[in-house]
Formats: sequence, C-alpha cells, structure tokens
Amino acid sequence: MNKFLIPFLGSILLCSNMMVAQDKWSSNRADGHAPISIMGDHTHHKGEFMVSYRYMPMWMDGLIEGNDAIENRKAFDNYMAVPQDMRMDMHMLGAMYAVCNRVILAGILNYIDNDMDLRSRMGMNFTTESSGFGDIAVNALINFYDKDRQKIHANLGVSIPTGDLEQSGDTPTMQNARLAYPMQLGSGTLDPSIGVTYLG
Ligand SMILES: [Cu+2]
Repeated sequence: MNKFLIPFLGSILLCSNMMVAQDKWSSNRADGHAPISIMGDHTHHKGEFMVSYRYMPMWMDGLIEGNDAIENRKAFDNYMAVPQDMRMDMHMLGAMYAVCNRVILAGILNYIDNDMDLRSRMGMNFTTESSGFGDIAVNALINFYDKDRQKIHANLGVSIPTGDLEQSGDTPTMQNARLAYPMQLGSGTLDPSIGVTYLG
C-alpha cells in the first residue's frame, strides 16, 4: 500500500508547489514582454543584472500649423529658414539591476545623431547636423503586488539634463549659429516621471 501512497503524496506535493509557482506572474510566455520600445515593463529577481541596446531611427517631414499641413511659402512669412525633413538615429544603452526582489534600478543613456535639411527664404538648401550623448534617465521599479498571475509595479524616475544644448552649425545667414530646439541633444530640464505598470 505504502508503495503506491508515497508517489501519490509526492505528486500532490509537486502539484501544490506548481500551483504556488503559477500564482506568481511570469514573463516566460512569448507574450510575456511588452513591445521593445516600452521601457520598464519587467522587473528582475534579486542580484540579476541586465544590459540592453536599442536602436531607433526616426524620419520626419512636412510642416504643420496647429493640425493643418502648410506650404513652405506660409512658413516663410515668419521664418528665415524652414525645415524640410529630419532624420534622427537614437542608440539607447540600458542597464537594470535588482537590489532586492522589490526594488530594481534601471538607467538609460542615449546617443543621438540628427540631420536636418532646410531651405532658406532665398531658396537655398542646406543641412545641419548634431550628435552626442543625450539626457540620462534613472528609474526605480518597485514591486508591490504579485498574485493570481497578475503583477503591479511602480515606475519612479528622473531624466537628468546631461545632453548638450549648445549644438551649432553653419547656415546661409550665420556661421556657427545655434541650432533649432529639435536638433539639441537634451531637454534642458530635470524631468520626473511617475508610472504604474500592470501585468496580467
Ligand atoms: Cu531587464
């Protein structure tokens, strides 16, 4: 009798352990992670360390005023030079480290490469460029709920304005002119961010 009882009890124990394991949120499934552009979607177990590299190219063109597309002609009423298109390449270096199961630190540093084609009011086409390291974002992810295969963590962070704001280049009207805001590498301000992430 005992011969059968022991494996039987053993399998019940295993199953109950599995039930406990299944109680917790797991990112092991194929859909367990958010799309790559979403930062801070997951946390780590104590002592785990992760480094990441993400690359994001972006193309922009066209002019709008409010919600309406406008022609160059209209923009020249107010501006000496008007952007025609812009390309931005962002290289994002990230690191995560779990201090304990509850608190995970994450940092992101961007390297940015910008190119902007412009046209002057006199009809001259020219290009401006800027590149360098952008702002540094430091985040803490704090786990506070993990039950019934649902998990909630808080995202508390701050973006530190380390990116250069003095990027300059030559334009038809001025040598070494300070470039427009979208060509600068940082926001220039200390930006806090607060979020809550729910996984289920
Ligand atoms: Cu990670």
